[in-house]
Amino acid sequence: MASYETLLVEQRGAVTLITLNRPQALNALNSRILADMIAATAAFDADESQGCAVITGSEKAFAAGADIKEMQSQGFADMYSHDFFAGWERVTATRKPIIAAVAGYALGGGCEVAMMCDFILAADTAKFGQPEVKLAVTPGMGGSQRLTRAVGKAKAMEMVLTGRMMDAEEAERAGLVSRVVPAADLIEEAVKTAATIASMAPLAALANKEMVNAAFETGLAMGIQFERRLFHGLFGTEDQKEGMAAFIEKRPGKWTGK
Ligand code: CO8
Repeated sequence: MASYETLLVEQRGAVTLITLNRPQALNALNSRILADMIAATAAFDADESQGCAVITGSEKAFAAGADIKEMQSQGFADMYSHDFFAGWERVTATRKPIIAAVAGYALGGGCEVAMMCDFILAADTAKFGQPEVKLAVTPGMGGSQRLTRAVGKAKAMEMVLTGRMMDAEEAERAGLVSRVVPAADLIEEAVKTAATIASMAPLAALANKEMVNAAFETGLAMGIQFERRLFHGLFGTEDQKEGMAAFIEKRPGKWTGK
């Protein structure tokens, strides 16, 4: 398996565990982390033995934002001509499911990367925030849009305007995270959840992810039609025949991915 300067990547069965590894900067997201993440998520997506990924950081920080030291001296022309950080869109193009396992700080770009994942599992130590306003800028990797869709206008507006952090309990109440678990259990719980996802028929996993994401891109009628067409399409797969036969015969299904 490839090795990366800023990431630790390991496979646990059918689960790829990607750990952000720039501890000296609380995993601040620089161009190197972006390049490594693009490569690692593409390799995960292409590996047929892998069904779900977990992205995590350290106990202290999932990621404390985009790298302020890298950005500070950049001008508009540099940012705009290089479309600074647009490459993160390539991480969101991963077709297989990805879980963010967040402990400690997920601030600015860190919160945005967590929200790019399909869902967030939070340790009870997690803290989420979009504090860019304190640096005289704004979220730049989708935070104003994804946070607003996740928690609604009132909370999102308060958070981006004041820069205040949300703890794990508030984040769960607000619908930003799917569950909160004790910090000591975070990785085990995330990998276990990812293994459950990876044990499903692969095409069904892709289709379920794609249709929930469609709910954020389309109106209700189009979204429902998109769902129904994908649902119909799965009846053309071997795994649908196997999955339903296995239920009737009271045995586990055996998937071919076809
Ligand atoms: N960038 C660079 N370095 C960082 C960052 C960061 N975002 N966060 C922390 N570090 C570094 C610190 O500078 C420090 O380094 P050094 O030891 O060399 O001084 C080291 O990490 C440890 O940090 P602290 O000493 O500050 O640790 P504390 O425990 O005292 O505080 C905090 C932890 C509260 C997380 C604090 O570090 C902090 O406030 N960090 C900045 C949080 C922030 O403002 N994040 C938003 C960044 S802007 C952003 O993400 C925009 C995203 C969109 C960009 C896309 C453009 C298109």
